[in-house]
Amino acid sequence: MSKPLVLIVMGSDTDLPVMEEGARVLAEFGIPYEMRISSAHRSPGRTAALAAEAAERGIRVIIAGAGMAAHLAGVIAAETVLPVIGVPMGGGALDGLDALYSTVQMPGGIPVATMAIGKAGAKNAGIFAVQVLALGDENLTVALRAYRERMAEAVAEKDRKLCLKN
Ligand code: RP5
Repeated sequence: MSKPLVLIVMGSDTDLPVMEEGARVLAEFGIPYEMRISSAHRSPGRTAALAAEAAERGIRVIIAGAGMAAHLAGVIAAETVLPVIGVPMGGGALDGLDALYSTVQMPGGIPVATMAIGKAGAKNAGIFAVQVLALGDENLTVALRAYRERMAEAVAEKDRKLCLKN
């Protein structure tokens, strides 16, 4: 097994079905990743250590997903200078707005690249991580272009099918 380049952290096992969307993208691009559960408020010490030790383990990008006002991505970003991508979870009384605000509204100095709430955000976090890694890997750039072309072809195919029905 190659050493992981991307660390995916989530606040709870209940976040797994959403965060798996990001993992799926990384797998599709052949990027080795590691998935961990660590909470900013329930296990703050473990979370800080996980973030602080990530770079020396060879991690290049961190994806952090959490729900409610858990501020997991911000806590992780505070412990590392690696790029941190935040994914706010839906659900809870405010259905993800709380997580969105706590992730996106980082005070100046410690950025978190915040994605959309839920599965689309987790998927985009995976793609964004690949884009960051592609800065130093021409093969990944080629793969990203091919990914975009496949998306465009899928839209054209759906359009063709719709036109045939009408
Ligand atoms: C956050 O609180 C987690 O990221 C999760 O989205 C949310 C609820 O956690 P559970 O009570 O389901 O473990 O820490």
